[in-house]
Parts: sequence; structure tokens; C-alpha cells
Amino acid sequence: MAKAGDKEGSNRPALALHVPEPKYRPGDKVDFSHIQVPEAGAAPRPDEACEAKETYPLCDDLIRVLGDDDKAHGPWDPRLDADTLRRMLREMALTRAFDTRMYRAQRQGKTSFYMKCTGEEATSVCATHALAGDDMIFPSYRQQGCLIARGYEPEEMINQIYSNKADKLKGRQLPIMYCSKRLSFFTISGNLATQLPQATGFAMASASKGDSRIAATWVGEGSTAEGDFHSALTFATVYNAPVIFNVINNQWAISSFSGFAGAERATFAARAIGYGMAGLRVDGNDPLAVYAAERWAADRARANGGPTLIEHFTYRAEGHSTSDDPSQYRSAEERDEWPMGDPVMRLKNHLIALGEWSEEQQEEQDAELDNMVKQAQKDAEKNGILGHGLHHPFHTMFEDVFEELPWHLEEQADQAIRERQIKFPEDPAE
Ligand SMILES: Cc1ncc(C[n+]2csc(CCOP(=O)(O)OP(=O)(O)O)c2C)c(N)n1
Repeated sequence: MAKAGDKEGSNRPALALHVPEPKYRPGDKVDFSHIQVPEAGAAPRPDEACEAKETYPLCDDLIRVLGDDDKAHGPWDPRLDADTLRRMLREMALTRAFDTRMYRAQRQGKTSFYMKCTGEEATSVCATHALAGDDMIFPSYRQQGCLIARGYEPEEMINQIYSNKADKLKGRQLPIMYCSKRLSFFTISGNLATQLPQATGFAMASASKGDSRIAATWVGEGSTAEGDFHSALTFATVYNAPVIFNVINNQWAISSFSGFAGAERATFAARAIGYGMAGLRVDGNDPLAVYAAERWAADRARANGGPTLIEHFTYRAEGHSTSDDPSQYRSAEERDEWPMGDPVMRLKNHLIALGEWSEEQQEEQDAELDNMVKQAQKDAEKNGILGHGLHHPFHTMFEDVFEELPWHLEEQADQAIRERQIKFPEDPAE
């Protein structure tokens, strides 16, 4: 028997901990040639009703439709008409124009916070097009494109970002944490991955009631390390819930590269295999591939084929948020070197190759969209910007904590209003 303090086993190899390290740090030359970019059209397309395991080779592949020639290739080509393609292009461009203006609004102090989705527009806009209008969306904070694709008014979004008196969420949520019951867009929560089991729960409820609505949820690759990811997938496969898990692998979770969420060992799509779930891995910057994969999963779920996990392989082109400076932790070259290009440019070039669009039309549309966002911003500013007094009545802060206002919260409200009136007599609280 070994005694405490004995050097028993000292001839065994020393254990070593592996701490992932990203390939490129600030100032480094970037070479993404290790990333496998298969030919567009090369991946097979199994039937939506197939056994989950038929999809497993696709979890290690990358479904691509748009080739370097800007044309659509192979069995995943969704064969969308030109009007639908133009609508998707317009909504992706609107998402980008909106992001640009709101980022600036934060820098001008009109709001406290903003998050862009630059480079990831296809993963929200084009995926939403593949769903029915009343399918329930459970987003993370980087899916403003889903709301835009469902026609949410930019002014409403800006009212929320400004926490002004027209903000439907009454200034209670951090900017960009939208919600629209009318558009089946579930309230965004800052707690990562909590939307996943909720989406599964919605899908289970829908199925148990014999309804026809499915659920689609989005999560960053970093957030897949949360326990909620595991429970959501377990419940979804056990009960064959009609739910789609969109994992947006944009390579970074703030300053942590995807290796910290397990990317060095297996793809995120491959997580599906262990649960017995269908899985697909797509080029997230290929608008047609994103649409086709989401449509495949939606049709499968709607026909009681069960859940699908889709990894959208993409790149977070900008900082994590207005509070982040990516030049501190990654090479500035990464964005330009990203081998899958830019989703807006790729769809634009595809439409031009089809003879259904032109550079001039694109320029005109960009100017029109920028003006539209500018006007929406002006209109929203009439309802107030951050810190300029036009907010919801003070009392509303205490409402909706419970369905009915309990006596002790009514007391707190009265007291808070009295104190405010003493401190700021020129700004009477209601
Ligand atoms: C439970 C929880 N832990 C940590 C955070 C802080 N946090 C906010 S965003 C973020 C990174 C998430 O990265 P990822 O899931 O890859 O999504 P991305 O931001 O790339 O879209 C972290 C750690 C949080 N909001 N909630």
C-alpha cells in the first residue's frame, strides 16, 4: 500500500493539461488554408424523412450551394425564384444598414449598448425565410435579422434600443433584447442558452396539442458549452420534438475562440450524433445553403421527423458588442482572410450572375435603406433617447413583476415616487 507522501508511481508519465490557444493573435499573419472548403454542390442531400444517422457524414462536411462562379450548384440548390432572392438580399442589406446606424447611435450616447451581426446576416434572414410565418423563433441577441425578415418596423426596434416612452418593453430590458408576440419572436434573455430548453418545451407543447407550429432556436457556439444545450437536445430527441437548433459558429465567444467550446475535437454539428438527432453543417455565409438546410429541417420537423441541429459555419466580422475591442485578442487580418466571403456580397453577385440584379440597383437600394433607417431613427428620437427624460412612467417599473401588483410593491412604488419628487422637483415622477 502506498503511504501518503510516497513517490509511488513517480515513473508514470506526468499528466499535462491542454489549454486551447487560437491560431492567430493581434499582428499575426493569417492563413486559413487548413479550413476545408468543399466544392459547392458536392454534398449529398438525403431525404427529409431519412434516419438521423444518414445525416452523420454531413456533420463533418460543409453544405455549399453558391460556387466561386456565383452560380447555384448541386442537390441542395433550393431553386428560389428571383423575387424571393431579392427580398432576402434586401433584408440582409437592411440588417446591415440598421447595424451601422445603431452602432453610431451608441457612440453618440443615444443608447448605452449595441450588438452587430455583420457577416452573419444569412444565418438569421435566410433561415427565417425557410420557416412558416408563425413558427416560433427563440433567438439569442444576434438575430435581429429574424425580426427584420418578419417585417418588424425599424422604428419599433430603435424605440427599444433607446428605452424611450414608445418602447414596448417599457425600458426594462437592455437594448437589443427585443420581443414580439405578434411576430412569434420570443423575448431575448441575456442568460446564454436558456432559450434552448424553452424552444424544446414550446415544440413539445405544440406537438402534444396536435398543433402544426414548430420551433427554431439560435445559439452561439460558445454557448453550446452551457448545460442547457445538453438538456435541450436530450429532451428534443427523447420526445421527437419539432425543433431546429441553429448553432452559429462564428469562431468567437467574446475573446474566447471556438476551441474553448470544443471545436478542436469535433464539429458543432457532430454534437447531434451523440443524441441521435439529425445534423447538418452549412456554409453560414452562403445564403442559399442556409435557406436549404433550414427548409430541410423545417420540413422534417413538420412531418414529425423530429429535431435537427444545424451548425452554421461563419465568422463574427466585428467586435462582440459596443463594449468590446477585438484588436486586443485576434488578428485584424482574419476578417479579410475568411475563406467563405461575405453573405450579402455573395447573394448580390449571384443575382447579378442570373441577370436579375445590377451593381447600380444595389447602390440605389443601399442608399434607400440607409435613408429608411435614418428616418426611423428620427421618428424614434421624438419618443426620446437615453437619459433625456422621455421614458415610461416611473410606476410602470413595478408592474408585471407579478401578474397583479402586490401591496408591498405598490408601497415601494409610492415611496420611490415620493423620494424622486423631493430630489428632482423639476422632473415630477408619475
Ligand atoms: C450564462 C451566461 N454566462 C455568461 C454570459 C456573458 N456572455 C455574454 S455573451 C457571451 C459570449 C457568447 O458567445 P457565443 O455563444 O459564441 O455567441 P456570439 O456572441 O458569438 O454570438 C458571454 C460569455 C452570459 N450572458 N450568460
